Amino acid sequence: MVTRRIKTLAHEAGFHAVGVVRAGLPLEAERRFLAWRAKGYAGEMKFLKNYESRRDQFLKETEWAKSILVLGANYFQKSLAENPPTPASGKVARYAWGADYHKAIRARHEKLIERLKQEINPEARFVSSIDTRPLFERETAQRAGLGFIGKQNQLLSLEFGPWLFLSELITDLELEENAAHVGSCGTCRVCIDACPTGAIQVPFEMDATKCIAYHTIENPGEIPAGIQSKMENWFYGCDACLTACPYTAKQKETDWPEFQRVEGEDPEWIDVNEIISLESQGAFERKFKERAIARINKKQAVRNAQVVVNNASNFQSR
Ligand code: B12
Repeated sequence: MVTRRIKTLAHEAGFHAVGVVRAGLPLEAERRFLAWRAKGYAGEMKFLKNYESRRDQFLKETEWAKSILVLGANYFQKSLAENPPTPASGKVARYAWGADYHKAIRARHEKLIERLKQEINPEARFVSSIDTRPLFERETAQRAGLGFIGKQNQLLSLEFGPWLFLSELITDLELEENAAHVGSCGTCRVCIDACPTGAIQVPFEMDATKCIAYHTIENPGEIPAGIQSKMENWFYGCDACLTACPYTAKQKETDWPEFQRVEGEDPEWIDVNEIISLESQGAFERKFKERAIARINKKQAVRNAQVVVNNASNFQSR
């Protein structure tokens, strides 16, 4: 009864997919992660390199935890212009079109926690988790029944495709666990073939050091020339393996105003010449302060913009 009511409250808070999993370290997922990282696939991502110390700290801080409420938020919006409006237009991945999802989801978590305390138990403990905690979110969501892990590494929901942001509320409430989702991609390999850089060579395993999202968002230094030439016009992130997925076909538009585009603006495209001529780090921060793009700095943004410019001139000279 309590679990059902909590799920209803989560849906009322706007979450599109909700499930429950028992708290605790998923040993099999950790084993897979460590094997993946040992191959060098994590590149320069410090938060993955120091996973063990973050994990120990996190487990200590949440040793009272009994259950994890896993929440999915649909962020899909249709493209207004699939082709670049000008040759100097750089493409932004869908996840970064609206407000920074960390902030948007945290605000919804806070309201939900308030209601849960009021209605379920004022003494209950909740810790909000979005993206940055040492928690294998896709694997956790799969165990909580939200969907299955696709060959492109995304959690695929039968209803929302690959376009769910994942987040969690870790709680000391003893909740009823969902059954894990057992779907699969079958023989489909569209996402593998759609990746411009061939980052997914083995299904379910991607080499982040070849992923355009890694290079445009996480790589602090130079992008290897062999990757640059395959980056097409991606300025920030990449959706190639998501858009190609057949589960995208029936996608519903998000109903979260936080993720919807501002009337008259098209956040999918960035004028890269404007980025290159930005005067300072401060000017960059002012331009992107409410968007996920603020994760990178001006130097990385100029580097990405330059790749778009170079690739546009290559396309023209063909
Ligand atoms: C680091 C990171 C990245 C890195 C590395 C990506 C990667 N494939 O791991 C980079 C920068 C490249 C990246 C890119 C993107 N990311 Co990212 N990323 C993360 C982050 C912070 C950590 C992921 C991690 O630990 N990776 C290491 C891998 C090995 O661990 P894992 O993903 O948990 O994998 C486990 C499962 O996949 C499972 N597993 C593996 N193989 C198999 C096989 C089978 C059969 C089964 C059942 C299970 C299974 O075991 C693994 C054990 O660790 C998570 C948030 C989080 N805390 O989880 C977001 C997250 C995964 N990213 C997300 C998004 C949206 C993206 C992008 C789409 C953004 C974009 N458009 O540019 C791309 C997609 C790239 C892709 N195809 O994966 C979302 C995914 C949502 C969803 N529906 O799946 C997350 C969950 C953030 C969020 N809170 O919503 N990301």
